[in-house]
Amino acid sequence: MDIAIIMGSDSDWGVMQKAVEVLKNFGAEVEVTVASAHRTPQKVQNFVKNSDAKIFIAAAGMAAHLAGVVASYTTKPVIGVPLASEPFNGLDSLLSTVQMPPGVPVATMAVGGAKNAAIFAVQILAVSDKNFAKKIADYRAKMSAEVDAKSEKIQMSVSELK
Ligand code: RP5
Repeated sequence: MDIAIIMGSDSDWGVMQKAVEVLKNFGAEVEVTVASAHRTPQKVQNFVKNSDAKIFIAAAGMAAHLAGVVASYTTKPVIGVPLASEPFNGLDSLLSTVQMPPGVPVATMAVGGAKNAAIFAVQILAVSDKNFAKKIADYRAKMSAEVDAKSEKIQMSVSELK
C-alpha cells in the first residue's frame, strides 16, 4: 500500500474525497479508514501499527489531534489535513495539527488542503520512484501551461477593453 488516509469522522469525506481522486489519478494505491484520536484511540493505534502504507494522511477537524497521534505511532511520514468546522472555521484544527512538539513532526497542509496532501504524498513517493517522479514533472508542466493559457486569455480581455 502506498498511502493510507485516516479521517476522524465520515463527515470529513466530502473534503478528503478529493485526495483519493488525486492519488488515483497519479496511479497511487490508497486505502481509507475512519478512526478518531478521541472516540476510537485503540483503533487508530492498531491501524497505524498494522498498516503497510508508506505514508499516512490524517484529516480531522475541531480539536484535531489525529495526525499527531498517528505520528506518535509511526516513523513514516505523516501529512496532516486540518478541516474547517464551526465556530472557528479551521483555525482550531490548524493549530491542533501543526503545533507538534519537537521530535514528532506532522507535515501540515492548509485548512481543507486535501489536494495538496495527495500531491505532497506523491512527491514523497517520487523521491525513490521514477514513475511517480515523471508523473509529478508532467503534472507541473501541465499546470504551468494552463497558467500561461489563462494569462493569454486575460491579456486578450484587457486588449478588448475600451
Ligand atoms: C473530528 O470532529 C472529525 O474529524 C470531524 O471533523 C469533527 C466532527 O465529527 P462528527 O461529529 O461529524 O463525527 O473529530
